[in-house]
Amino acid sequence: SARVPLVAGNWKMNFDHLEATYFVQKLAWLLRDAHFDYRHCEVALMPTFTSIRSVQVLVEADNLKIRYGAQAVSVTTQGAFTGDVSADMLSQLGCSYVIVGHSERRKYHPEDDANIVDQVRATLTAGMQPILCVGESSEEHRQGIELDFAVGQVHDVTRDLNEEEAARLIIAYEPVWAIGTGQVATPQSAQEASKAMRDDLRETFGPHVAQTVRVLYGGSVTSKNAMQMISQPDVDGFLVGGASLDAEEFARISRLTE
Ligand code: G2H
Repeated sequence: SARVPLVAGNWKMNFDHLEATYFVQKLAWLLRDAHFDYRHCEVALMPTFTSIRSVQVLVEADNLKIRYGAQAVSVTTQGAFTGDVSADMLSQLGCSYVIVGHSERRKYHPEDDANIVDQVRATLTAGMQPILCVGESSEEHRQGIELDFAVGQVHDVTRDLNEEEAARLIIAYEPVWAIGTGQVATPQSAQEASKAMRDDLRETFGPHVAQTVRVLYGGSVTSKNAMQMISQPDVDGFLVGGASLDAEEFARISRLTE
């Protein structure tokens, strides 16, 4: 497809800033050694807030092509919001992306659809790209309504965007039952869900948005299952959790996607 795939590592709450710096150096070296072509595949890391500045300094000093972003963002711009980090603060640190609505945030923090809509908007306004996470739980999976569920989640969060905003979205399809469990979705079901979401985007926003938006798969991705997934026409890359904590494994997944 015309879309450049994206392999994004979601580090979750792992690595302090020294470990993050060491990881980025190692990954950059591994990819350079493999003559990795970043024009064929974007590679990104999502550290904790406390490591982003260190990653930025390293990326700028060594002129690295690795991109980075945050795992969540405040819905407000500034002021008396203890513990929050604004979208402008992230974009000033050179962040390209913000993960929005990851199921762990939906579970452990009061992130509902309204809050997720506002995070998407805050991210777009600050010039970054939201990686909007959706996906069914095992209950919807068992009932066989996963397609409607995932499509509905994207639809509800994005329907008020304009075409230009929608074109900058990235979607991560992450079946909740596949997250960190080693139970990966079949390539066929990842393809079906990705296609269903793309079809809905086409209906809402037209062909340009449908052709532009990247739909990533997330949930127990490893270098063993990545190849079959990425050969699906509507799967445009990965949001990688556990396997993104090992630089060699993450480099392998990136190279399979290149
Ligand atoms: C899903 C994924 C990354 P893992 O949360 O977002 O994590 O690959 O560990 O299942």
